[in-house]
Amino acid sequence: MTPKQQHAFDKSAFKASMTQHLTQLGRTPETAEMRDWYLALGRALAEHTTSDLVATENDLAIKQAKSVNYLSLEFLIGRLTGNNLISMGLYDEIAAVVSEFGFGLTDLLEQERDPSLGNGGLGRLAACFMDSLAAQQYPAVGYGLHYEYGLFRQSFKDGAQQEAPDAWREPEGYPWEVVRPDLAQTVGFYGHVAVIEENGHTRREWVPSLHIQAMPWDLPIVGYQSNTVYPLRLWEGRALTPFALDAFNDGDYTRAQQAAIDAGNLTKVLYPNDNHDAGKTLRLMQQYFHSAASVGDILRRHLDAGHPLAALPDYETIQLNDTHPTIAIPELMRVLLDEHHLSWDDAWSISSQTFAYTNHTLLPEALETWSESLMANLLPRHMEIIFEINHRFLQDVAAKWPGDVRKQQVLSVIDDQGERMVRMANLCVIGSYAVNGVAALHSELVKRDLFPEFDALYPGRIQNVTNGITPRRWLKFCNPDLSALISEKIGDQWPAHLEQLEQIAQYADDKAFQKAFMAVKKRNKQRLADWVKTHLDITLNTDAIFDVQIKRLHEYKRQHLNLLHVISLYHRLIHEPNFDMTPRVVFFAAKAAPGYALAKSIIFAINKVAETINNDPRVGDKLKVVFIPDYRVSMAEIIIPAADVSEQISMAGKEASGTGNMKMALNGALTIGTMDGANVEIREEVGDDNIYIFGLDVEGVNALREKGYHPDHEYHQQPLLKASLDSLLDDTFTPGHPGLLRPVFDSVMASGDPYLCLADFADYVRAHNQIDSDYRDSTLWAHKAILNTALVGKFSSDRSIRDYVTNIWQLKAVKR
Ligand code: NBG
Repeated sequence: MTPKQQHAFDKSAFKASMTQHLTQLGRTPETAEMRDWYLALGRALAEHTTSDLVATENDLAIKQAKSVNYLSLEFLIGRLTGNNLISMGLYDEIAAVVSEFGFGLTDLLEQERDPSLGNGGLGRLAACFMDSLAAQQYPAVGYGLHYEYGLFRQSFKDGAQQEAPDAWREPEGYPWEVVRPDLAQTVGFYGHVAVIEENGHTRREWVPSLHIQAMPWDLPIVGYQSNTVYPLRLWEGRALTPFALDAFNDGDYTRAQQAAIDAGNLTKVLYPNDNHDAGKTLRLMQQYFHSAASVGDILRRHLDAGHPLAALPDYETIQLNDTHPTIAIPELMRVLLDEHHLSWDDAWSISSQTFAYTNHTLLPEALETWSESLMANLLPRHMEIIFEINHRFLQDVAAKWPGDVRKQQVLSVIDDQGERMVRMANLCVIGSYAVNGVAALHSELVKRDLFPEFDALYPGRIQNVTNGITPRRWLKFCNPDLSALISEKIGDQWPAHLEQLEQIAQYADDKAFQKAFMAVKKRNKQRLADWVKTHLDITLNTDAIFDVQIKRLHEYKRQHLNLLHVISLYHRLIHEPNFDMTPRVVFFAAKAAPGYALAKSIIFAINKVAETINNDPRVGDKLKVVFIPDYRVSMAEIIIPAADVSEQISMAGKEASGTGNMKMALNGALTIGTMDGANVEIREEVGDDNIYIFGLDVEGVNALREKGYHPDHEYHQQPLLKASLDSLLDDTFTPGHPGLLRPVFDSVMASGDPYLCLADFADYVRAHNQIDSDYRDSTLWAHKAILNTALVGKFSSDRSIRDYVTNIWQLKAVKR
């Protein structure tokens, strides 16, 4: 037992508890299958975390302290069991218990399905932030939705993406969650606004015509090596009266269950869009349901602790993760005005000191707007409040810029060019005390390009907090061999103090350390190669460069630029007799939103190119292309430790931050990337010699646009590029069926190449050629890889959280 372990661990009691849980599953140790053992283990462990969660919740010191409430429609938490074991300090003890029952712990952990309650970076960031809040004991509650189905499961049929529902909970339920009926909330929809005369005053009050119950499920966020456990509270939609007996008695079986069906639909499924606003009514209902239940719960906690309403901003801050929970602002106003009868000024003073907003994107198609008529119908009282907020705000604008109608138009919450739309981002900036971007470059662009007028109106409100990743999951847990090697050199405190990794920089040229470091990389590559062999039946050479691009499929992320490079290598292998290259395996993993046609075409094209290259005997093991299906957190945990090269190749100005870039650098991969998002800061940390930067930067992109960009010029001037593109039109990759890959060709030719793939192609190839030759010098490569691990301590989400705490939230840690 290590001294840091928080729970006195009683092995025989724990074994008894596991057996007890097997009994509750209707099994005995003799009849139980692997999955039953995993469930029993999870449930036995959850007994401890639930009791710590309740104890943390009832801790008087926490009730008297200020908390952050992290409101997010997505928490991409990934599997909890392994990670919680690390945080609880019980990993080795449980491995021993499990082996006494005849199992390997890692096999058992493989039984857990990923809770995929998010799309990509935004949801994963929320999960890392919860981990870092708990690790550093800053009081926090995460509020999300309890989707019945998470992000769809992806498979390929003849190279095309297929989607299947993701039933992440076992029929027996997810072992870590606990339902909290005593904390249920009721949420209204539709209806009208009543005008009530009272003692000579009139007031307005919403009379909803539909009510749905919000049932909270708590997942434990376990503090690393502490007994602090914060809730991730996920709301599930339920009918208040699930069954209409009168209708049933009349023989109307559908109507008898209609309420339950409608309520269940609300949290049935996560919308599978990343960086894209689909504008569906049910999505707005999800957003309001989430916001109303969360605001209700925050006020309940605040008032139960005995604090006055007016002191809300002293005890609670509400962080809006992108604009998805914006409706929480008019909701808090409504409760303060209509239920607590505060004056507008008092209510606004409380509300505007409570909310803060994180912007995660500049992409216009991702900036949420809602039709005014839809909102007025669904949330009539909120629409009135939004009008009033906007009316008062526009008076401030008029005072600042008298007579400037254009300023009024761009700043207004209502966009009245065409169908009247509510701009959620504007409402957020107006209603928040702080706004932040997620990387230095992004935050500058938020100020300069997205919200210049707001920045002038509210100087200092828009800030930067560079994203981060939790070192517990993304190094200690996913890369145990590298973790052990690091701990041998610098001790084992680094998972809570990632800046300490800098101390391994001194070993970057130490031959023995280089050898050990690269041996770990090799083992991790073998682990991935084994997975690929088992699941995809492709044999890989682990001496090859493992070149990795893993992220959502999006045109701006430019997987198709990577594909063009792959095709160009293939072309040269076949057509240039003297061409030699360092063996390379190019990995892709990505889901495309089901409605995103071009993204699906790109996936199809990558699969077809992979099929052709992998089966062409002329290529041998010089080049392999692997598209790993169903990318998810648990898959990332296998791929990231095995990466040599990390592809971060978005068009400059489009990727707000990126966080996969941080994970791979931390695990000793070298980045090939544009001057975009957090790549800029990674370069600052690791130094120019230890990263491969290519392509246009933001100024270059703007200058090219101004000058006029003609992708066909690039096409005609660069023979290798032309040959690579042309092979998308004939049947090189789709034998007998020319033209199937044309959508990808058209996207960069006929459609004008909006993300400048062709403009950046030549420099991208140059950077890859440099990688090809650097990798051959194994000493040089080891040196660079070690320095990447050593120098990216800044990107711990612990640091991000401390930035929020100091510059925005003003919280104090409560040590338990
Ligand atoms: C994403 C950005 C990423 C960023 C994450 C987390 C959205 C709207 N934005 O670059 O595209 O790393 O947010 O901040 O999903």
